[in-house]
Amino acid sequence: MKILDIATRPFDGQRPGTSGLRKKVGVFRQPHYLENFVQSLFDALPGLAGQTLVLGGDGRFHNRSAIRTILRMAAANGVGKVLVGRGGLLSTPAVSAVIRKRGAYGGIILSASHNPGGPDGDFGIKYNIGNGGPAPEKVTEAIYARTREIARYLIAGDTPEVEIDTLGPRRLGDMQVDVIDPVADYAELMQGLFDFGAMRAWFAAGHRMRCDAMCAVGGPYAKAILEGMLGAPAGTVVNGEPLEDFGGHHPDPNPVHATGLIGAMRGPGAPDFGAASDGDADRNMILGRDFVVTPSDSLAVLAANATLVPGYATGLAGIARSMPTSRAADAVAGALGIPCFETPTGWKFFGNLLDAGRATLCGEESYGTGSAHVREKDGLWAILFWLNLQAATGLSVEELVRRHWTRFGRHYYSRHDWEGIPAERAEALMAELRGKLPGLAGREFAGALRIAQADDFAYTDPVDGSVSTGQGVRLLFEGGGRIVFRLSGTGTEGATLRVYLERFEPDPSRHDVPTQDALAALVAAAEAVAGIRAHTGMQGPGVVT
Ligand code: VG1
Ligand code: CO
Repeated sequence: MKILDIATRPFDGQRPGTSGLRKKVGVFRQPHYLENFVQSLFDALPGLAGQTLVLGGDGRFHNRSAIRTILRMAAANGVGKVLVGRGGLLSTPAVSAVIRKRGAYGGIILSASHNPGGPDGDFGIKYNIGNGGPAPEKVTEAIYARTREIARYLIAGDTPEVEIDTLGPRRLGDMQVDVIDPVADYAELMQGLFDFGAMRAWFAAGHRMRCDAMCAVGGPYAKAILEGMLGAPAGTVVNGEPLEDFGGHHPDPNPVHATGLIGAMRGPGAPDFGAASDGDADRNMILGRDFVVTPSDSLAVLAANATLVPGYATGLAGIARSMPTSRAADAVAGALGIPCFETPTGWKFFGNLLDAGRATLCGEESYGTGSAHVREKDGLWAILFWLNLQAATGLSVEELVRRHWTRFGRHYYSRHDWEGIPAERAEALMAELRGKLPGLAGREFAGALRIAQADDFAYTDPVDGSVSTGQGVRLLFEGGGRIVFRLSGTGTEGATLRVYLERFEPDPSRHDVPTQDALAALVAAAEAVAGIRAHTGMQGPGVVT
């Protein structure tokens, strides 16, 4: 094998964000751009030579070409073996499962998750460590530091292209490439957690489900498990073929982008259960007939009912949620007498808690739910969990949620996204808000609301003591209301301001207020405190979840 030593120069902006490096496809297709990042990654990994890596992606445009490049670079950098998903496909949770099951050194996932794909869309690359989870900040910062000084990369020069569409081992120079079934390890893991017999019986009894894979990588997994192993009727999984451009859609399972599913779940003829997953299948959306479950409630309901599911029958060690996620999970943890951890946004902050056995379930308000079975959020896992709960209790999705509210109270919750703000305007808004923080406690905005506490969230990891600051501005109101402001770390164009709104309502007779009405006073307070319209020049949020 001939190893080429290619001279290169650093690119600006190769710092991984909330979940890997995400850029427009055109940025990734610049000569040396992907290579620089991959070499920086390899340089930042101690003792990589001879090790095994897992490699796959969500099948979006540029997936195959990036896999080709990464394989040649891995061979040139002395990697021992790469496990590649057939056709270059692996969902994010499946990569996590494969790393853990096979004891791999780490894994590379090619995805920009819920961002649109295609030649004009987004591409992304993220690295997961040996526990199967996203690289922690110290690793991503080491990679970024290398991208600032990189001067050369190594790539195999004279090797024929490796074929990745049939299962089995082959060689690329001195390196072994094993093409693996993308679904098998993952499906086996799910079988060990859930009551497949009860779920099969649920379908056999005539219950119907619609699972929208949004033309992304979740399709093959959902088809194999729901239609294959659980006997759901053919057609239960819609948009089940992964497409390079996700059919032109935004593979983001929320009420704004999954309108087809929302529509199909309305009315008396609708299926009993609706669900969707995102580009890389780590997110999930849960619906009943005429009923949408907010992700924060989903985490709380799963936690409260976990012992009904075989994999969690012995109970939970703890729950972890990202800071902007509603405190519905805290109420459950309180009732169960277990800890509830509050972490910064992004799954990488859950890894230590899961590894240390301090948390069993984790979740984020951004349609992310997961557990200690892997170290990523897991869309189909959450969908199967809800299916198992319906099968075990005979209750519908709506009944499960309403009973939960009656027992624990309802945490009304919504996120307002202001997208495409010029970066400097968004930063000015946040800087002004941070400047106001010391004077906000005790003040009232929009009528009756008085701010009890105002701060910028900082997190000290209870396992390794690492500190992350500046993770979002929090306004905590008397009576339990809360507003959180933060800027997105996953976008590729301008800045996105996320405003998270939450209000607690203990009284069951007031659990039927439309969410935006229930939160109207907080929405007004957010505007009054932050001056979002004046700063952005926009009239309203583009996405409301
Ligand atoms: C968003 C979500 C965050 C999630 C991240 C990755 O990040 O808010 O909760 O972990 O996406 O999800 P941000 O920085 O844009 O708010 V995924 O499905 O893109 O891997
Ligand atoms: Co995702």
